[in-house]
Order: sequence, then structure tokens, then C-alpha cells
Amino acid sequence: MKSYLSVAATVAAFAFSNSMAFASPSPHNTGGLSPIIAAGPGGIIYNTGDAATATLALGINEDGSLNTQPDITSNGSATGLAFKFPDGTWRDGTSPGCLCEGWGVSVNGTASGFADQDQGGANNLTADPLTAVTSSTVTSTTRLTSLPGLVVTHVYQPANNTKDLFRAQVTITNNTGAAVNDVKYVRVMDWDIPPTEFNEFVTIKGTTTTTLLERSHNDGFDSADPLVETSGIDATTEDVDFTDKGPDDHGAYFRFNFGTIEDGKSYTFNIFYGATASEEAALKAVGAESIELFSLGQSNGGEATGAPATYIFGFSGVGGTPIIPTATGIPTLHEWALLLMGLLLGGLVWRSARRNGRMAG
Ligand SMILES: [Ca+2]
Ligand SMILES: [Ca+2]
Ligand SMILES: [Ca+2]
Repeated sequence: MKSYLSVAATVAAFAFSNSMAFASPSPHNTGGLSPIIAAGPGGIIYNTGDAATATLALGINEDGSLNTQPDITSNGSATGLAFKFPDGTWRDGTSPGCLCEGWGVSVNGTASGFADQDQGGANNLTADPLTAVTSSTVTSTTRLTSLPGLVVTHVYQPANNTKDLFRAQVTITNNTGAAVNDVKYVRVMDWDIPPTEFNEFVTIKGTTTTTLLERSHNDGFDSADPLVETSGIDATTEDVDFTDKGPDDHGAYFRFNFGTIEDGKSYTFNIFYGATASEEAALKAVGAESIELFSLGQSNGGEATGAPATYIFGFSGVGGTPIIPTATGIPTLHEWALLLMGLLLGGLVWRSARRNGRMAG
């Protein structure tokens, strides 16, 4: 903890000009400008590995949270989840206003660690220097400071089946010497969608089928600590699917409970971040990666078409089912017939596609 404080002191003087030319943000987004609090240098990755040709950029801190330096965006103060607009500028979907994006892990209902720039950076998390650093990949490795055998890695890389998403493969490993129970993971993001930052529309889908989801709602400013109970900015968004809620200054919060991880074992799942120029393209990307649970952020006026940008935040391997058909379009009658035949033969195809998560030794 001492080293974190000393490093924080050296970087706390970080100053930036927050663009306030946008619509009025909520008190959350004006309540104070967040310094970058990082144990070491973060990294920016591009979906093509080349800033000149890329359409997506993601800025990752050593602790695995988003919103890092340098700031390549024209509308924020850090690089979080950025999409290249037709004019060539990078516009971020979360870094405008407060740097409210983060994650957290807890075990046994008693020990937790979390990282979010707006919540003081890393809390009870010790981060290694980033590894596997290239222009399209970066790996963050962290452990609970109070329970160092509990290790969480985030392997950030372009998604396998679409250019429109990054994938963070998250592995929670238990080397504590005993089983850990009630293993929870939170991921939370304040959407701020250009060109109407702080005045966006938010969608969440997959809550009813995602069996390991414990809590969800539209408060992207909430604590990333899984041991802190949270609630929606709008209570009607709690633990349900909703479409195009807004306009408001809000985001998306998800908390999972992965149950027990035995000593020496791990649990792996995926988080996706991306953006497209339309809602149709966003849903194709969601389908291409068999995403089980997702949120979309869209601008005020762009909630129907998704133009000029639809930002995407999703999960797989979290006990759900893929909720958007893959990008092949509407099945033909012949394909439906084959599908029904498959179901009659035991539905094994569906079962095998249900889960990407796995328990590994
Ligand atoms: Ca923000
Ligand atoms: Ca917002
Ligand atoms: Ca929409």
C-alpha cells in the first residue's frame, strides 16, 4: 500500500482540460476531475494493431481497469473505449467527464479488491507490470494485496470473430491454499456517448438467461467493490433487460457470482468492448462472439439507428446463452428444418454452444 501512495503522489498533479462544451453532465460527472492513479504505465491497444488503420482503441491501466494515458481522444481526458469517427477523431464512450470504469473481485464475502480511476485507482490490489504488450495486446496481472494467492489476469486482445470488438479473457486463479467461496466479479462503466456525452441511451440484454449474473442496472458510477451493494440510477433497470433507456447520464453495472473455486483451480470468462457505426453492425458483432449478456451505449437521437456510434460492452462464459443470432441473417426454411431435426435428436448442438466458461486446473 505504501508504494501505491508514493506513486500516486508523483502522478497526482496530473491536470487536464475537461471539455465542458457538451450537455450538462450529472453531479457524478462534474463532482471532481479524476486524476490518473496508476502503479505504472498503462497501454493503448488497437483492433488492427495500427492506429492509422484501426477503428477501435482501448486504454488499459496496469490494474486492468480502463481509462489510461496517453489520451488519444478528442472528447475525453483519458483513453478508455474509443471509436474512430469519419472525421478521423477518436471519440471515447466512457472517459468524458469522470473516469468511471472499473472491476472488482471478492471471495468468501470478506476479502475484496477493486480498481477504478474514479475510486482511487487500485484498492487492495497489487498489480504486476503489464506483459504481452504489443500494439494490439496487453495482459494485466493482479492479486489481492491481503490474500496474494488470489490472482486475476485480464488478457486484452482483438476478438476472434469480428473486427468490431476487443476481448478481455479474465481468469481468476485460486492459489490461496484453500477453497474460496462466493467468488464475485464486478465490471462497471459510465457510458458517455458522443456526440451527446452525458445524455445517452443505454440498453442491457441477457439478464434473464445469464445464470451467474447476480446484479445489474444502469448506474455506471457505482462502486466496483463486489462487497458493496449497489442500485440503479433508475430502479426499473435493476436485474432486468431494458432497451434504449434515456436520455440520461448513466451506464452499466454487472456483478457475477462464480461460486466456489477449489485450491489450485481457476475460472475463466470473457468481456468484450467495441463500437460500430450502427446498431445493426453492433448486434452482428455481439452475435459473432456468442455474447450472453451485453450493454449498448447510444447517443441522444441515435438510439434507433445506432448512428453515428454504438458502443458495446458484453460478456460470455458467464452461464448464459448467446442472445443474438450469428451474422448469417435470418434462417431459411431449410435451415429451420435442420435446426428442428437437431433439437429432436437431443439438442446437443445447443448444449455445447451454451457455455464458453470453463473450470481449469
Ligand atoms: Ca465518464
Ligand atoms: Ca454517462
Ligand atoms: Ca437502440
